[in-house]
Amino acid sequence: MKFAHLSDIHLGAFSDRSLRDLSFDAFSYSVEKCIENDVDFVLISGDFFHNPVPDMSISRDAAEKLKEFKDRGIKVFTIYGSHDYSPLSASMIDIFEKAGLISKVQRLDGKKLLPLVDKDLNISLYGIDARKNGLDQETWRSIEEIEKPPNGTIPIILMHLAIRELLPYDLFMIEALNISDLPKGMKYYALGHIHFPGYYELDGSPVVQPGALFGSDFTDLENTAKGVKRGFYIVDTDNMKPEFIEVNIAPIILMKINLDNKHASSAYDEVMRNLGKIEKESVVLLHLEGNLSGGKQSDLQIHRIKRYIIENGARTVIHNQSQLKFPESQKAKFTGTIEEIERKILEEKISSSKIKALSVDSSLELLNILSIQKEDGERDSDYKERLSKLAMKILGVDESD
Ligand SMILES: [Mn+2]
Repeated sequence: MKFAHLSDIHLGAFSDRSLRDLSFDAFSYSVEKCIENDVDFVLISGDFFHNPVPDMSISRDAAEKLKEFKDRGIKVFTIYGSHDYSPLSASMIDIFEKAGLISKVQRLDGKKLLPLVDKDLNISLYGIDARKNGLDQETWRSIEEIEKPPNGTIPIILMHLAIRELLPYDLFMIEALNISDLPKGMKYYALGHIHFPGYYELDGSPVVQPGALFGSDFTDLENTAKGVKRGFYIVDTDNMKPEFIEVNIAPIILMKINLDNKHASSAYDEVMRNLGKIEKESVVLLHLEGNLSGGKQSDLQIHRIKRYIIENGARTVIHNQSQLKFPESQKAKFTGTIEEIERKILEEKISSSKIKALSVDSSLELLNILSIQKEDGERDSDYKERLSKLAMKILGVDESD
């Protein structure tokens, strides 16, 4: 018997259309490979979607692919990742489960973890759902007992959390479990969460972290460009040896250009001088860094640079200038991703405020409510009420009072 182990597929990540399509192509290709290799079942260790409620078109395309498995009797098992879990609403994963396209594995009876036993496949699947970021290990830490698998079944566990021994060097400071914290006795440990591939053994059983299938942000793609392999595993249950199936959908090229002591207006010329060969249909990552001597954002002419790269054959260009510093007067107070900046601003505001009723996390959750869209046909008043109910829930206010 054979199974596939995928993780961190992040369908729907990227606002760039080409990247979003490529990320779906990576999944589509993987489905094809699984079918070609005649796998009996598929494990997805969380973050199948990038958001709990993804775009309708992404959901539709994903459903179509999962149906290909279903039509061939290939069962798909999953757990929530930190991205496809929502504390406030149902997730698309729940809808897919109701439609019979996917099975969620986690079975909890209080503090006891139970297996999902599949008699046809002769497997006992244990699963630990992730929560939102930062609480990934909470469920795991609360478990006091693990029920034994029925005799003769193969015990496999799916977890969406970081294991210290499998962390890449630059993530060494994040919170992680140790390999010795994992439950003993499993025949396979299907990990997800960290976007780097990793492999370890616990009492002779493989502990496998496939990493991201395609990636979900600039850093992931930059790592791919630097040589991190993307793909998934196929495992033969006879010997439990995982075989890596590489998924290489498009060339990803990193162009890192240093603009130290340059004026922003010379960026265009500097990029032109340093531009490497633009491979056809490649994804170009334009990474600008350094301390500029002068100029402002618009002087960089990013659009002109991007247009040039596209006209010369690239499929798309995304740029990152988080390490590019403008002279003091124009320096942004905070840098980082939008989420990081929001957090830093809230931390500063809350620490200087006299009212300490709200934590940074609750404030962020409140802020996130504002990005919830009105549904088709929803009345303004219903929409307003829905948002205010969510807000009340976060604030811990009981509306019947
Ligand atoms: Mn992930």
